[in-house]
Amino acid sequence: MISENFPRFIEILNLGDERGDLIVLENNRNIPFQVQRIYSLINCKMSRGFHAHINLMQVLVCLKGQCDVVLDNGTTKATVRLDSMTKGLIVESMIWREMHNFTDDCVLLVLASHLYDEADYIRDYDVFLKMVKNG
Ligand code: T46
Repeated sequence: MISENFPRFIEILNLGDERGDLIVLENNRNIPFQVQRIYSLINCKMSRGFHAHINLMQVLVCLKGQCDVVLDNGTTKATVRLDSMTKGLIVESMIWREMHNFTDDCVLLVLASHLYDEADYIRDYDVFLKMVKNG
């Protein structure tokens, strides 16, 4: 069963005109947290992710090309195709994520609520499931 709120998206306006596209991402406006880190996945040749975060919240926006993102909250799995700069995928904490099927031209932008911290990663799926079960 997929609940109404999982996965959640933000709609991003394209303010583009004949000169080109223009999208805007703003703290606590369309992005539902204070952004502390921005990174991008480019030229991806194989699947990535395979982890969850204890506290981190992120928004993923595919600026170019496309990829598939699998989100798993421990009971429900959803696969989402990211193929538009106007679609932001919200990835909350305690969600297992995998990114697959990157097209060669895919540029995936990620906005994150915290600085990088390896201690925030859960990289073992069984550990993730146990943590979800134990609340
Ligand atoms: C996520 C998905 C969507 C850093 O040192 N700083 C950083 O900000 C990041 C993102 C990574 N790293 C290091 C950690 C690893 O040694 O770069 C290496 C590759 O990272 P990782 O294998 O975690 O990359 P992905 O693509 O599997 O996952 C990344 C993010 O790490 C993760 O938070 O949600 O993208």
